[in-house]
Amino acid sequence: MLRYLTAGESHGETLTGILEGFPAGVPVTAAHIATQLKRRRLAPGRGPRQAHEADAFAVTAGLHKGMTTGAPIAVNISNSRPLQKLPFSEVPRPGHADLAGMIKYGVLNSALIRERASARETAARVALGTFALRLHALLGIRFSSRVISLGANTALTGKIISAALAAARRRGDTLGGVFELRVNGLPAGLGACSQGAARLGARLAAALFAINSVKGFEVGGGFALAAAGGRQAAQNPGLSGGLDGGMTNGAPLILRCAVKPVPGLRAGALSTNLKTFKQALVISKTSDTTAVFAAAVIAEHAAALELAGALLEKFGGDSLDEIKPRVAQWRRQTGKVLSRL
Ligand code: EPS
Repeated sequence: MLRYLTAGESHGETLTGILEGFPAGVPVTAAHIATQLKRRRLAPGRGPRQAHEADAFAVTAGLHKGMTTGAPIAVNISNSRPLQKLPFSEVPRPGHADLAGMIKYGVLNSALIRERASARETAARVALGTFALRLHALLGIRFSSRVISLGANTALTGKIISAALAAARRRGDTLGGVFELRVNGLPAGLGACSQGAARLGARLAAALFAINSVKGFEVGGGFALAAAGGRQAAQNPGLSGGLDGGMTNGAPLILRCAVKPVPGLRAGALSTNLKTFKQALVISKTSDTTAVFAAAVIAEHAAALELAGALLEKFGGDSLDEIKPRVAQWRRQTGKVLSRL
């Protein structure tokens, strides 16, 4: 079974990720990981925090001479300026995890909640996801993502994106958006229809909803399918988004997620002090203007980890050399049917 865990706080010493059950013989270099971390860190819409984060990292286990060994993989990512002293605040930031977490854990200090709830943690997920992306790439499975809307803008060009972000920044406001994730080359038959939890759509939804700020999830035709006729829906394979009955059907996998606007506002947002119950203004100086571009990158990695798990369940194998011919044989076998449809 492929599984992973992360630990670490937004302003702690390091973020740590552990990936277990990953096969041996997959070449992964520091450059592969650095490239993916940079895509996440420098995605459009980032705030001032990213100017001083470098995401310096070390793979401390599971990799020998640039090749995975089959042992658990451990990655540590440094925070460039860890806090010496955690600030104390009795005021939860509206729209963040602060209030729910303060109530859940019975603490009056919102910093104890936001330090772990912060999207900084997704750097560890991206580092681990890079291993999964490498496995997929070597099996001919390709991931890509793009942002298809930013705030109310749907016809996105570089100019429109820069102008929308600059205008939001001037207003002290933030923007949400929608990203689309596409996976080409997945073998048919990953996932299962035998139990609800085994359905790949359910697993992918869980993986993508686990990304901070994701509030909506669609597969293929998604919400628009509700208004389509059955004939139109059944006879347009593109609308399935690559999944039927919780299994891949050989078509490209197409997923979309809605990402809410970052709730931390430079212009300030009204909240309540949980000790005095007096109104308080919370100003978030370092907030990102939008998280949607970074979330798209994170989603590639979160989905790659989930799909690597599904792939290993179907094909087994402790090393890439063992898995590769099995996937090739399966592609030949299923291709005989799929190519005639
Ligand atoms: C985040 C708030 C901002 C973001 C942070 C996520 O950081 P700060 O705590 O400095 O205001 O920059 O994202 C990252 C640091 C990162 O690497 O993604 C939040 O509240 O989720």
